[in-house]
Amino acid sequence: MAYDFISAADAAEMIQNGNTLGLSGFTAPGNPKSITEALAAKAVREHEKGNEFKVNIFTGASTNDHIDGILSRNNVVNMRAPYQNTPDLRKRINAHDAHYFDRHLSEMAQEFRYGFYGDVDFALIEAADIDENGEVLLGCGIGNIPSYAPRAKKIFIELNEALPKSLMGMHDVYVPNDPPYRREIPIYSPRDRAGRPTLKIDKSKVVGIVRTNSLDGVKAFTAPDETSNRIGANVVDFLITEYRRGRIPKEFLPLQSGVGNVANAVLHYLSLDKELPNFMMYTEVVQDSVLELLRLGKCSFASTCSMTFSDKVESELFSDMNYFHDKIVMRPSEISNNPEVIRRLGVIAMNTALEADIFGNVNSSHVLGQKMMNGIGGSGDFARNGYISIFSCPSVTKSGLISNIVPHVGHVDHSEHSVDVIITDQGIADLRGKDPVQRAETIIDNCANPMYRELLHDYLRLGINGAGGQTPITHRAAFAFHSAFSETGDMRNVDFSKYC
Ligand code: 0RQ
Repeated sequence: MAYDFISAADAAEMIQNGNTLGLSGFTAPGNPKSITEALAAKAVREHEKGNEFKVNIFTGASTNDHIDGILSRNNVVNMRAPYQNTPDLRKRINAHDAHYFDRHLSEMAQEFRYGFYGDVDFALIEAADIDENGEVLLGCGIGNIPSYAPRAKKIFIELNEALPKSLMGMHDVYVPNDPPYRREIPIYSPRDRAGRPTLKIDKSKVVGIVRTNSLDGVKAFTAPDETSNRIGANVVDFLITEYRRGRIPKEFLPLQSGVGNVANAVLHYLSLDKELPNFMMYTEVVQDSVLELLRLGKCSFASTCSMTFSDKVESELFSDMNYFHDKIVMRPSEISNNPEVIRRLGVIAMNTALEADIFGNVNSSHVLGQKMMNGIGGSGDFARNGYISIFSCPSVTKSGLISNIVPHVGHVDHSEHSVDVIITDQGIADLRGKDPVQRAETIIDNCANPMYRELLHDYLRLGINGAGGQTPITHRAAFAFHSAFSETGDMRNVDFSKYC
């Protein structure tokens, strides 16, 4: 069967108001790149005619300006899940112009298969290749497409000519059976493969192939600043100490690392360290720094959902595929982030917090507990199931107007029960084996910025001398830092004496 080659505009014409789209890819790599731009243009025409035109968009994780950016600016997003990080979409979500639900990334695919979110009208799949049997060679990120495609009524393929066919063999497409027939996922080392190198789709659903030719457009990170460097050095200090004490096995354990400058700084310091052995990664995204670690041999293998490399580094990868081909495997998010596998492998989870409270609860998603920033992403999948779960953040934000260590987080993404260690530029708070008051003292003394330490101790004393209890929170003062910031623009203006 021959496929029809069509334009992005032709594809967009077939998409109707209210449709649900399931997109391939994860954090931009592997996302379709042209149909959503044509869809935004169509929506503008529909809006000019006074017609309602919005669609529901389900992805693997965040996308980029070709999708969330342009669609949000033109108000085309009705429902969006499970993760985003685009300023224009963030504005729509916080203004209630777009609906958004924020799910653990490992859960989205199975919940689609369970039928929780209905059907997919169109799957949009970026491919490096497709054969006459419907075997699709995916791009540089997989996401949830192995579960969206079978539920889709129709499929568009974006055949990206910038992607080399030598990607063949770098994907491991595996979809578990659903309960009550699920068995163990046969991954016992980050290198193991459980599935197939291609995604098999029902070729009769393919309504058109759109040709594209562009890299993934991921921006290079800026060099880590002083604070990120200090956090990175503290994380590596912590890992070395654990290793010396024999609390991490001598072979070391696979690492998961979130995205951003702190994650880059951690990996940079790991590359400099001579004491820790070479390690593997079992993670959801690999950034530029990981390609360098693979080149140096410090990282011997990376299992990921997406190769989130900047265009420069993506080009370096493509021109050296012989070297890298067998050192990276890409898996669906359901497997890259799978609780069963993470727990089995003993993955060391390293994620970033917006704020943490003195008892060890972490907020990764809501600015001041109110405005959605990005979402929980995969941080919960790894934090809850990791061998050790580390959260890091700067001790203060906005030149000290905001303390990232607070009496009580404004929103709880990761509860004290899933957080083992908090690390800031100030130091390391190892929370394991401590009760709530011991945790609070450790976090305040080791992680809070000195300009906030006395205030946080005042709050802790207020609780201990007041209502008491094992976790001595003071209800009326728990958000005093947040209120002081909202009212005066500076959390340091809090005065706990008025609560005595
Ligand atoms: O604001 O952009 O206006 O300057 O928040 O903060 O320090 O630049 O941190 O870019 O590393 O992101 C948690 C959001 C951190 C991210 C989060 C303001 C600060 C700045 C960003 P500006 P930084 P980063 C892997 C795992 C959840 C998902 C996850 C994230 C902006 O890491 O989304 O981990 N994590 N996924 O000024 C108010 C505070 C603040 C604050 C920082 N306490 N109050 N504003 N900011 N702290 C990836 C995937 O899952 C796909």
